[in-house]
Amino acid sequence: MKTICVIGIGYVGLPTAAMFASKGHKVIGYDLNEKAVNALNRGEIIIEEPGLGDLVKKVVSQGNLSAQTSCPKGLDAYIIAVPTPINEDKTADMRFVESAVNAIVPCVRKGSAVILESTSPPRTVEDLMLPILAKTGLKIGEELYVAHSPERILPGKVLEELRTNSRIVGGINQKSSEVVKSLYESIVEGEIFITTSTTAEMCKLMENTFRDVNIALANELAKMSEELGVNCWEVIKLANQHPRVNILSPGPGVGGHCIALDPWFLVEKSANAKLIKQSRINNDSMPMFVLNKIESILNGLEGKTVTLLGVTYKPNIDDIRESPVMHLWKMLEKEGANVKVCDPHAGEKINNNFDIYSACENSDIIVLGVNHDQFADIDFSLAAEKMNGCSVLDTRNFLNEQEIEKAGLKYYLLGKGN
Ligand code: SAJ
Repeated sequence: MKTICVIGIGYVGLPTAAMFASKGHKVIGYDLNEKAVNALNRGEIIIEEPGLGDLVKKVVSQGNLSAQTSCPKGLDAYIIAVPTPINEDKTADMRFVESAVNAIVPCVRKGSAVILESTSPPRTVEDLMLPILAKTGLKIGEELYVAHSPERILPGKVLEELRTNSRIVGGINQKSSEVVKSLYESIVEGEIFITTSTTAEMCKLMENTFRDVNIALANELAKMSEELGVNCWEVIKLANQHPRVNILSPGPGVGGHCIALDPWFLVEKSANAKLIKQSRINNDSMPMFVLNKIESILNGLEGKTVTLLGVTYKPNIDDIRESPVMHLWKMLEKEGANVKVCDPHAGEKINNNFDIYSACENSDIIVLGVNHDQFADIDFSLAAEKMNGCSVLDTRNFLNEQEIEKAGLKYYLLGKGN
């Protein structure tokens, strides 16, 4: 049994803390957000993630997980899982990591381990953390172990991926890597690979960048297809028959707090990151591309009513951070459109019409932004009765074209040219 402090009990820290607690460790979540701390101490969670609520309830009632607004002293491990947002100029905002490391300084003891889980620009451990941790007076690497072990969990499948994914542990020396590896062995069934802290930072960033660049390619294909009169979804299906090709899916853009931000950390640090930068620009251009498509379908946007179905950054989760459909919403309103939104997952975070059909009232166009399961069996005849216009734009190749046309509506698909 180890004593562990998890700093930041959000989308990454909370499941990590709960997972360690479920293996019998004594875990304290440290967060400045009193609402999150109080909820956790009541055994409740304030985010949506399958299975997490039950697990938290269980480990809190067993006394293995609690939370507080100050950093606990003298524990075996301090895991930093705070956000690393980007500034307006696309550089990393490392203030949360910096203040977390500063908070740890008076709390660690000889033999403690400090682990950075937050996705960070290359050299963060070496250049930002180590100079601060030097203030502990402990011999770094001998009396205080330091490593980067990036989180790689997929929102929506967090608990499963925490357990089954392989893990990278990048220590500042071999001893740090070994200490941290043995800690994670208690929760990870996948293989744990040891490397240096800077290599671990690069690995995490390149994983998300790999996905971003590939989505950018799919989005570029969607644009070219509209221009050249091709259905990109058919191209993808057929091209992917090739044993070494796997084109991803286009959509209204890339959102979330990871893939939409992390590649910028490489662009900030290296002038060679040209393809990476262009991919970010491509993906960020998608909300505007969808806006232009809506405008051309409706012959203008001023005074038109647009129904947006789904605004979270991906299906079946409640997270709206960096969501491209949220950007689209703002842009539509800026152009004078009246926007009605229905998102069964975003809850009260937005001005939400929880009923799909009331969101369709007087609508000129239905735009499917996110393919939540709840949108799989929309009654389009009922929607058509409520609508003013007759268009449906599917940005995810998710809706049933036949059903839509049967209801007398016209189906448009992102990435399908005429
Ligand atoms: N998207 C597309 N087309 C696709 C796939 C995704 O447009 O073919 C869009 C989604 O709609 C969404 C965005 O990309 O807006 C990102 O979604 P995602 O499911 O690809 O990834 P995230 O951001 O939820 O989680 C990623 C994961 N990274 C990788 O798969 C390499 C996860 O493993 C990481 O732990 C997570 O980032 C993170 O925290 O860094």
